Amino acid sequence: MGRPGTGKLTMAFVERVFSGVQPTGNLHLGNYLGAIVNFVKLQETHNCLYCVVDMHAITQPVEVWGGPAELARNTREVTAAFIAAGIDPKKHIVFNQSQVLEHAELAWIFNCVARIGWLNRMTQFKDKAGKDREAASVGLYDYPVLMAADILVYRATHVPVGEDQKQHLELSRDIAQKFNNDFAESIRGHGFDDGLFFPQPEPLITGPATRVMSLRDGTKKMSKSDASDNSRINLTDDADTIAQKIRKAKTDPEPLPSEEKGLETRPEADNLVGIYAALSGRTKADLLGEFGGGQFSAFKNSLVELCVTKLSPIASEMKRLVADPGYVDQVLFDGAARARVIAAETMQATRDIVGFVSKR
Ligand code: AQP
Repeated sequence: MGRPGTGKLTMAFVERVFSGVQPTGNLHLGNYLGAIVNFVKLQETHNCLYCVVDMHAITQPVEVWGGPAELARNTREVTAAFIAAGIDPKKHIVFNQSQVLEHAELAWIFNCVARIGWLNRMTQFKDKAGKDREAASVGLYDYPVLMAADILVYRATHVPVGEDQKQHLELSRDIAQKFNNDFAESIRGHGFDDGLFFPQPEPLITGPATRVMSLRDGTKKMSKSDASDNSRINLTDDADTIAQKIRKAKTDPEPLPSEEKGLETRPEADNLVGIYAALSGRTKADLLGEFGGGQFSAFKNSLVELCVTKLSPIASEMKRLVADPGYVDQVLFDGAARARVIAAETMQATRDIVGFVSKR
């Protein structure tokens, strides 16, 4: 079958996982349980690309991401967290976004496919921009379009994310579909007989805890940008800090209920039981069978022990890796070189499909 310009791209989609984490500092238990644990598991069944999305990080004001030195430090720290958590950068691809220029190139084409009305509905922009939307960067507004390009430049089929990213994933699907519709004839003309060039990426919102909440307010998600460090457990926290944060975590005066429905109106208690369940692999019902009716302090002591046991080895491995920036930079460099091979094929075919003239 003649397929000018599509190189080795196959018409059938290869099952491929892509996901990213921003190097904005304070990598926390929510990022770990909502995303990274799942990244590790998917390595057994899929080809995976895990990206430190540094171009996304700079969409926030510079005071938020900390400036050039901090960005580089945080990029290495997220990479270290990936490796320390069990991602194998030899078998899979670990890299930082800015080293693969095709992300930005495809994002431009997608800017011309996505509609302003679609972006106006994105709740994360509204949350992050706050009241003064006029002062937000154009990049923050455009964030979900770049995210669609991150995924689709690898024609990735599965995207493990926390629940907060669900709306962005839906936008990626809309962009893929509109591109396929807008360029249907050209796509067929380039040998994709079914008219499908980009897949509809599927969100995998299936981590052990898809929405970990703040330790200070059970109605707000645990977040890197929360001003209170006590609201989150950072992956780099030492045992004493973890113990202090869990002991200080907001609870209510009631003892833990014996049944799960007793957690429904108690967001802080529900969150702590959820964290325990996710880290231990036990169900909430099982935990309430053990701790229900008892004092919160006993439950919290056991949770401290569990958190320290699970997180300390990751923290110490991260520390070791961060102290060796040469190794971490080499991982990112090698990963980017391998990512670029896939991205370049997609981009060449995309340019041909759109009608951009290029000489090969
Ligand atoms: N609280 C959370 N519970 C479960 N999953 C979460 N994720 C983030 N927070 C939670 C998931 O972690 C992955 C990486 O997130 P990110 O760094 O790319 O961006 P984010 O979602 O904006 O993370 P934060 O921590 O909430 O940062 P800020 O404070 O900047 O908004 C994603 O898969 C995300 O779903």
